[in-house]
Amino acid sequence: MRRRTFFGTAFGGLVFAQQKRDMIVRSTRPEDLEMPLSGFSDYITPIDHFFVRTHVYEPKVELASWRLKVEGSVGTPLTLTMDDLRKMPSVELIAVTECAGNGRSFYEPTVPGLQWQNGSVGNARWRGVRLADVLKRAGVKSTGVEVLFDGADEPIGTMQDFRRSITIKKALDENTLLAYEMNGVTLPQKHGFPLRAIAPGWASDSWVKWLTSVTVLDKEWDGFWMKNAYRHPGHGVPPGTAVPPEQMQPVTSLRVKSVIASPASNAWLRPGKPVTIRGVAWSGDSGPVEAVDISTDGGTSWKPTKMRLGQQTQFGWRQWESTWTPQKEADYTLMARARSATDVQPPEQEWNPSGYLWSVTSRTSVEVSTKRRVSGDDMVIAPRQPSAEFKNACLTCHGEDVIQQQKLTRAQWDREINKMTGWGAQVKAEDRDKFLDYLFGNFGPRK
Ligand SMILES: Nc1nc2c(c(=O)[nH]1)N[C@H]1C(S)=C(S)[C@@H](COP(=O)(O)O)O[C@H]1N2
Ligand SMILES: [Mo]
Repeated sequence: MRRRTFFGTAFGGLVFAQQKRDMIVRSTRPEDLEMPLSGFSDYITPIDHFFVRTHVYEPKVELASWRLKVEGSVGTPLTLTMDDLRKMPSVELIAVTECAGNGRSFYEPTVPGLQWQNGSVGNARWRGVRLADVLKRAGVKSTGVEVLFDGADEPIGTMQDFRRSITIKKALDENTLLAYEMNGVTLPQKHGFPLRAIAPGWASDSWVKWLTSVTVLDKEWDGFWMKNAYRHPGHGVPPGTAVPPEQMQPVTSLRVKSVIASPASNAWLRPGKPVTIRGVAWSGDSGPVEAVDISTDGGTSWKPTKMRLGQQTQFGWRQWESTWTPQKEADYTLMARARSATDVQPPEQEWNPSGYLWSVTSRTSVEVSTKRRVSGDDMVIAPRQPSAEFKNACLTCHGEDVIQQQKLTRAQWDREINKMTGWGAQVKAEDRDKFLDYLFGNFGPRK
């Protein structure tokens, strides 16, 4: 017991000190880091390669004063310490957590928000207690319909505190956990130390970090982060349509999905030389990934890939690969399509206003030739400098990177300014148009 505690602390300490490596920085402040494609070659994503998504600044929680409150529609409200939780039966499972906005940058027309490519996703081993056990211990009442999570992070300006609710059915599911360990070590600070929600199969916005309270509600929670954010229409809408939040539903389950990790986009391959096409696939409520097929002729014909052995879990990802020897010199589109018992990656991506749940059949273009043709128009026009007023109004709370990656129309930037002033940004009337010129002029739509 003493040994375990010692190692726990030692590892915990190490993990805190550990730097992330080789991440794509989507925002420095608050911190949002994307895993590069190379991360898909790991089965379990190492913590130093695990993506980070934080709406606000990361809170520092002291374990000595930290408590978990369990309240609302329960017979006996509880205040639990980490020791109380560690004494309860623990469960470990492997599960993918994927940001609802993963793949957002691929939507056309572009949508506001962090411009994730493929890597706001990771596969980890999570250990903790069943949320159902905690709720039963508190005497959860049969009137409960949702469970609301809150974490120790504090909102910036007048934005609303990040809180998310899940259905009581998901809360009582035996796989829904409150986790205090990740990949065998104390849950790292960036990933929610000391405790986070694990909602396997659901997008990671429900995986609330730095948990401080769990509240059983007798009706749907009507806060901002459920009624305005993380909603999608549930069906395709014409690209570019604005859909009122009340006509949308909360993001919950992930769809079955694969990513081609190698070869990289625009890779140069030689005719007659075998190449391994590889990647990963994961799923949500439709059940585990059963197979991944690939096409090297743009979707006309498909063949099954080889799935790695020993990776058949309900919620983890599976790695797959296939050897291909291209013969003709040409540009090829490689495609991968994952399948679960009841879901398959669609050939076309339905558009939604916030760019959630990107899950279309994955595609990579490669060039097969004996001599590389010059490719790409990677010209970037250097942005003009932001004004002092702009820095003062916008860049005191967040970094510039979060702006620069978004490529929005003038109307979209206009709405972004409204959102930010709604959250407390101070923009003088006479500066507003200049801000819009700067944003639209430098960070307008691609092409
Ligand atoms: N308390 C709290 N929990 C949170 C968030 C947050 O901002 N605050 N972000 C959520 C979102 S949107 C995502 S994608 C995941 C990211 O988890 P990770 O940083 O461990 O990868 O945490 C979720 N939990
Ligand atoms: Mo997210």
